[in-house]
Order: sequence, then C-alpha cells, then structure tokens
Amino acid sequence: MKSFVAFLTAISTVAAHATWQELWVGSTDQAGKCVRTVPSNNPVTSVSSTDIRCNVGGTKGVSGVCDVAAGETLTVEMHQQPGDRSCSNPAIGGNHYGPVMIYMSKVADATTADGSSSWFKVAQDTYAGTTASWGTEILNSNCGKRTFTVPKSLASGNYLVRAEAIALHTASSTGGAQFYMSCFQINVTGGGSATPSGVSFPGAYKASDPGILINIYQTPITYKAPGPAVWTG
Ligand SMILES: *[C@@H]1O[C@H](CO)[C@@H](O)[C@H](O)[C@H]1NC(C)=O
Ligand SMILES: [Cu+2]
Repeated sequence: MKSFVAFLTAISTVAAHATWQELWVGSTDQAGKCVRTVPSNNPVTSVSSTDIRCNVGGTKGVSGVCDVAAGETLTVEMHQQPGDRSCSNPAIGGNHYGPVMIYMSKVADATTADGSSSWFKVAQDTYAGTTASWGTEILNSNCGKRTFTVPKSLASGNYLVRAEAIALHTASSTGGAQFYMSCFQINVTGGGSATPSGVSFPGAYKASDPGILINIYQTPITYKAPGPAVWTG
C-alpha cells in the first residue's frame, strides 16, 4: 500500500509538470512556430548545466523565427501536456508555486544560437505576499499566458526569448527547486539602439540563491527572485 501511494504521488507529480509551448505576437497566435520544443515536461534541476539555458537539447535551434515589432507585445504560453491548450487544466500543477520570469538575448542568428550569449530580464511575476500571488498562480489564472512588451528602444535583430517558471514547493533542500524553461526564436524589427547588458546561463543562478533555496511554507516570507533586475527600455 505504501509503495502504491508513492507510485500515485510520482504520477501526479509528473502530471503537474509543464512546458512553455506557444508564442503570440500581439494578438496573433504563432502556436509552436518558433519554439525550441523541449523533450519532456520534466524540470531542469541543475543551475550549472547548459540545460538551464533553453532546457534539455535547447542549445540547438529550429527553423522557425517569429517577427515582432519593437514596442509590440509578446505572450508566452505554458501548459502541462504537449499541445493541450485547454484552459480548464492548470498551466502548471497547483503546488508548483514560484516566480515566472522572461529573458531575452541578442544573437546573430536565432536559428543557430546556442544560448551562450548575454541574457537580460524583460519581465517577471514573483510573489506579492498575498494569497495566490505567486507568478505561477497568476499564470494559471491566465490560462498559462504571460504577456510582456518588447521595449521600443531595443535594437532590431534576432533574439532568443527565454520563458521560465521556477517551482519552489520542494526548494527547502539544495537542488530541490524545479526550473521549467523554453526558448523562442524571434526577429525584432523597427527597434532603437538599446543593447542592454545581462547575465550568462549557466552562471546567473547559484543553488544557494535565496530565491532558489527557500522554504516557501514558512510565514511570512519575503521573496527575491533570482537573476538581474528587469530592464524595461
Ligand atoms: C528580420 O527582419 C528584418 C526586417 O524586416 C529582415 O530584413 C530580416 O531578414 C529578418 N531576419 C530574419 C532572420 O528573419
Ligand atoms: Cu514538479
């Protein structure tokens, strides 16, 4: 009986996992056109692996590129199972509390870039200290969608967009945080001259960062998301 319960627990954990799968440019659904599709909905758990860039296999590009005008919005979309965009299923499992963050990186060619370039953060929902205010809870209430603006001043050209959710429900021991990320390949048009500085993956996160090694069940908590401050242009 005990092992049966453990088995059920393992199944439900996997079911709660998730992947970023789709992208919208403004109100136009690009579906999976320009995503580096990840091999499974399992999380990355090592902050020192190159998998922390764009998930397992994510240093390799795909052929699709999505065009977006500087100043326009992009929306990244997460779901638990491949291709299941139903809003009646939570985007990521209910106990997978944590921040949602979006990074961009300027690259010469988004179809071949390996993600070793510099990443700046363009958006995040962390934790506001009130009920249902974790980034992942906000994501679930929006059918897995998080919209952000590509700053008008950003230089034109190819970029990788890295969407990330970190689940902290088991993060009170080292290596317990679960990182869910995917990268999208985009081409920014009509931009300005800004080339913001950023961070490297791996390198940007330490396993001991207070936003990664944390018991989220203690109260009250103040939460500081890992990585740099948001650059808004
Ligand atoms: C990006 O957009 C510019 C402007 O429309 C275009 O000239 C260029 O070919 C595009 N590059 C890619 C890789 O799509
Ligand atoms: Cu999980």
